[in-house]
Amino acid sequence: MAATTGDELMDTLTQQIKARAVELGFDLVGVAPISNAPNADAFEDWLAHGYEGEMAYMARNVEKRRHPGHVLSGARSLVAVALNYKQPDDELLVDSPIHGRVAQYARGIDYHDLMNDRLDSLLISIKELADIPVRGKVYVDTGPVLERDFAVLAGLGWYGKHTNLINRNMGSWFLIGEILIDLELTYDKKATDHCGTCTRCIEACPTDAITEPYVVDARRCISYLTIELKGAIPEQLRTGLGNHVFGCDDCQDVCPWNRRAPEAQEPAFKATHITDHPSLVKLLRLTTEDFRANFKGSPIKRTKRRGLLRNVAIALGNSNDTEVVQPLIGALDDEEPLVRQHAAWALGRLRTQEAHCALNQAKAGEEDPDVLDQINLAISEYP
Ligand code: B12
Ligand code: SF4
Ligand code: SF4
Repeated sequence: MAATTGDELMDTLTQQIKARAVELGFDLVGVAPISNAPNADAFEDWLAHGYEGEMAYMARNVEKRRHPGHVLSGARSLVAVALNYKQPDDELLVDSPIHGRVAQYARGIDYHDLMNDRLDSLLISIKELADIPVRGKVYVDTGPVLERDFAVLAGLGWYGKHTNLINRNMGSWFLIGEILIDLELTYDKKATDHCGTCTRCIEACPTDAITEPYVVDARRCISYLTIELKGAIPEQLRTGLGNHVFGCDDCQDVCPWNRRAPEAQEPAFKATHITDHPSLVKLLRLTTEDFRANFKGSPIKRTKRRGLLRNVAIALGNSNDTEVVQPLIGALDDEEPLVRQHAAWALGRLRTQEAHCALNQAKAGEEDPDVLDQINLAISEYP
């Protein structure tokens, strides 16, 4: 009988790791060798343009993002996994301006804990399967790793022009996580680009955030504006938000590779009553306690109540529906200046007599300078 070679052992171990990842519920798994991140220069150009906005953490640890060897010394391989979060189609949400739109990944439970726990289990399995000591590190989203660069190398998908990774069979509705290990494995082939001459995502972006193919200016992206930005949303971008209240999927919705994308098997991503067609007026009336109770374990808690209600006020201002004037007038008394400020903007857009009176009344009692400025601007919208 022929002796088993080192390569055969590596192949077997790689296959066992992949089988375990699928058992743990991941939809895709691939393995890449550790190297310099192929698009590190593009990443630094992006920073040089200031496209990260207030996400200061993106400009930290640039060396680590350039090479995962700085994250785990002696790292040899990166096991990349993907989890499908595709929810049923929601054309209705687009057509109903008094209902908010929540990005598909954020309608159920936060994926970070879910994927981290599974990757921790996968790392334990890798340590058991290898007959030598293995060091490893698990990351989902928040680590200093250019995740998409390595997921491309691991064959999970290619960079779409909207910068999300696309897989031929699954489209782009998946989240990425990875394990760095100091063990050599058998590597997958790099995914190849299949965007061709298509530019649908670039044309569909409501705020022109895709400045050129493969480059997103986060400061213009609705996902950044509604989730990451803590203060006021720049006025010139507010109408572009439409009824998006948390994240945005517009560039993915129009992508031809998503036409036949399979729905997620993972029940944790299913919408709850408050993320499925949420009534904007109902959201605007959430108290701090309601917010906590409704968004425990949800990605939406990231914005805090004031961030979500800021987004909701803008969406109401974009609704063109005068029925929402009363609730917005109520929000002029909100305890949070950020909410009052955006409610004033919305009332300036809806232009009813009632809204005009309420703005004048609020002006008399308002002390916050930013809110006062916005009230004055809103009043100036009236003839
Ligand atoms: C910062 C960040 C954001 C920012 C900035 C987005 C961005 N495009 O960079 C904001 C808040 C806007 C954001 C939004 C979203 N995000 Co985000 N985000 C990240 C994070 C933390 C870092 C991304 C990053 O490094 N950006 C820096 C820029 C330079 O990288 P990049 O845009 O990918 O650019 C690369 C390519 O363009 C590449 N490139 C390839 N070919 C070419 C060719 C040329 C010519 C050039 C110039 C460049 C180039 O080079 C660049 C450097 O790597 C990652 C997690 C992680 N640690 O990687 C998640 C991540 C990218 N986000 C994710 C998701 C799901 C989203 C949203 C869909 C959420 C939503 N529905 O609202 C949107 C999508 C918006 C979009 N069109 O990108 C997923 C993507 C999964 C996937 N299938 O690709 C990730 C991987 C999180 C995860 N762990 O699953 N995100
Ligand atoms: S919409 Fe077209 S250009 Fe954009 S990611 Fe999809 S295939 Fe690529
Ligand atoms: S997520 Fe929305 S705003 Fe951001 S690039 Fe895509 S379409 Fe534009």
